[in-house]
Amino acid sequence: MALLLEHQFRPLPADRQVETRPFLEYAIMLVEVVSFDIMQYCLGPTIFAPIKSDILANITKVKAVYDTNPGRFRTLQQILEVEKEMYGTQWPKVGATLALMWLKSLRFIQVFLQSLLDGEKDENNPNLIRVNVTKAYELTLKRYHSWWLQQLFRAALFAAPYRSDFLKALSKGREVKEEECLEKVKKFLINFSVTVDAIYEMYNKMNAEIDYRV
Ligand code: EIS
Repeated sequence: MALLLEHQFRPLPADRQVETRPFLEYAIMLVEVVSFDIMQYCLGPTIFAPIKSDILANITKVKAVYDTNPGRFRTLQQILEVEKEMYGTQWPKVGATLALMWLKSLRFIQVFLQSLLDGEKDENNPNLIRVNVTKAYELTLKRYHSWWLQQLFRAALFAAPYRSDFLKALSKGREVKEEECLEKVKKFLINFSVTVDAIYEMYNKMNAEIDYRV
């Protein structure tokens, strides 16, 4: 189970501010390294490639803003505050604020892994993870998706790996005991959830969350 634990979000400081640079480095690593393993061991590239390029585009957009002035944009909240001031009525549907809002795949991963940990399963098909993937989708992305994207999701669901194969993928192809793997997932989720929660709490507080469908 090297994969998830080799890489962790940092713990948050007391003020719960998320620092931009380590956040971006971690997100890029997650997409490049972790997603590569997932793709190699379970989800095929046809499904994964468009997701990956969308996620990378979001990260690149936030990074481009950060790189213009790393001191001014030290935390994600500073980015939102500066853009709010800068874009006026266009904000929040603009710039890095929008790109970060769309990084909902982080929330998706969080809900999905938590659901696996909580032991939620289809009792008739305990080796399927459709229940967990569907829960993650409904709580994170569905409200932003038009009818046709929702249909795409339904189709993609059939390509979801078996639970045992997914856990094996998380362990870089090694056979490990399910409990051992889930214990690692649990540890991984501690910092991950704290960071992801902090980001979307900030969106709520700043009224930066927008509801529209693509
Ligand atoms: C946004 O994309 C852009 O990201 C944003 C801006 O341009 C905005 C328009 O104002 O649009 O259209 C994109 C949307 N992104 C909107 C769709 C991309 C393809 C996604 C295909 C969706 C099928 C659902 C797949 C469900 C997965 C099934 C998995 C089975 C196991 C490590 C694994 C993680 C997997 C997580 C899956 C997350 C999907 C993320 C999709 C995000 C999305 O809906 S901006 O760009 O602001 O930067 O300019």
